[in-house]
Amino acid sequence: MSTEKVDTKMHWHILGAGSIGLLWAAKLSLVGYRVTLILRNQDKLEQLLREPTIRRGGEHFPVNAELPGSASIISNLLITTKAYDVESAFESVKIRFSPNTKVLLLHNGLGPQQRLLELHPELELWAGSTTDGAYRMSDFHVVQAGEGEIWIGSLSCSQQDSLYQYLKCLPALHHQPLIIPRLWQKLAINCAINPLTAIYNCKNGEVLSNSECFRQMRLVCEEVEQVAMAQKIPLFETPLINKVIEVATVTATNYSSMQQDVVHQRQTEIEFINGFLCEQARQQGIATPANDAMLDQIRQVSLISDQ
Ligand code: KPL
Repeated sequence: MSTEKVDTKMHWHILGAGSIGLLWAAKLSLVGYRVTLILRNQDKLEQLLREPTIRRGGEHFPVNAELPGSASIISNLLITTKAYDVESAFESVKIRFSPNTKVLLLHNGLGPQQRLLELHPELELWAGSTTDGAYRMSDFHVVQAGEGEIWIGSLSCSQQDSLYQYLKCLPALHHQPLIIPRLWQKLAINCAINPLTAIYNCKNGEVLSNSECFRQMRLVCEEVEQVAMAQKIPLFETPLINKVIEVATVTATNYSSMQQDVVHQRQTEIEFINGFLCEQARQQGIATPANDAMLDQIRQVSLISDQ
């Protein structure tokens, strides 16, 4: 752990008690920060208040919990909900912000970051990307599957590093002044792995051994590179497909978040992954048939599970 001095009075509110939210609750608590989970479900709140701790593996960490409508001021807010919930989560607590409130968004996909920036230009808004691997064992119990890295950067002003100064005591956390290209890199990988693992109902590594699946993955990658290039977003030094193969190999035995969402009949983040990519392509006049097909197929699966 870093020997940086931390401001122990610092208080973080976290919206989104999924695997990444719980992991961050543990990380922040471990360095001495106060952590409050904002829960939107009264039953879950009562459950947590009976024993106000969360678990990471075998370790317990103290947390507070409250509902969005609680009266206290929020100074630092971390949003780790699914992409489709970010805006409503934000809206549910924004009345509690002070002029100095800092908000950090940490979720898959693109779209909500730019939208919140447009709607709230006055806000100190940050975004991040992480390669941490974690899954939720049960409510308030997370297991860290892989120790990853975290990049954060200000969306409002790339020179700003105030939030980074507060967070640099966390292990493997980097300041990335140009955060948008970093978010695109994650988006590009998610465009290629997530829908295919959901469609073929397989682990990340298995997308490499099925030749038809791999063929589609290659096409998805080529289209993503075209769209990124048209927007002058640098992706990787090597072709995207190489990076995707690397990630699918390193995470070979994991199920992607989208495969899990489909299996458990939950809403997926497809609109913020391939959906975002296809919309950007449409605005640039670029055809993306392979990504359109991913979008259509995941939408179909979601429709079937809604019936
Ligand atoms: O980020 C991921 C996800 O599951 O959402 C990948 C990179 C596919 C790893 O599982």
